[in-house]
Amino acid sequence: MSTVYIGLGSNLDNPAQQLQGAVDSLKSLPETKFILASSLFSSKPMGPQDQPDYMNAVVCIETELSPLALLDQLQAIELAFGRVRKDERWGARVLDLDILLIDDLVIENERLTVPHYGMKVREFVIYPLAQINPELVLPDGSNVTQLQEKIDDNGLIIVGELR
Ligand code: A4P
Ligand code: MG
Repeated sequence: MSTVYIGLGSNLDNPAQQLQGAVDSLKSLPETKFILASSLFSSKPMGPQDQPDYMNAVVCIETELSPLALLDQLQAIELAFGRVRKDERWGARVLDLDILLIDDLVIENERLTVPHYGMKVREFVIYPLAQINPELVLPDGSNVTQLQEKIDDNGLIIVGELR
């Protein structure tokens, strides 16, 4: 059984509803127990600024799925939510599911990099993560609450709760 943290993001087609729908899908993953979800956060876009604000959240699950089997499941959920992959980096999207952490594993292969390469400097990942587990320590020994104290909230606000 692995403990996994997943980052959720959306800035198109009613983002709050997309994230709730994604949580509902995560709750029905095979061989997986849903543990908890952070609040729903509104955040300013990282990357191109000519796109809507994002909704972001982080969830914790426990799963028997292998890392790549989990990635397959998450990509299937993204596709089911109508995500169209575009070439633009950091552009608008209906649903983005990023594997942030899997236990203390460090994974670097063609399809998967864990911990997620950008997580330590993104307020919309670190703040929700610190909210659900302030004691959490990354594989490199850094503590999530200490990371949170180092990065600006960049206007991040809690706008609701996920069911
Ligand atoms: N991949 C490798 N590692 C992982 C991982 N840990 N989790 C591979 C998930 N996927 C991983 O994914 C591209 C490939 O990464 C996948 O096929 C998988 O095999 P993608 O989702 O198409 O990539 P992307 O998301 O378009 O690119 P990138 O650079 O990962 O973008 P991000 O980091 O996802 O950023 N602003 C705010 N405020 N909030 C946001 O959520 N999100 C983005 C997208 C931009 N700006 C944002 C937000
Ligand atoms: Mg992604």
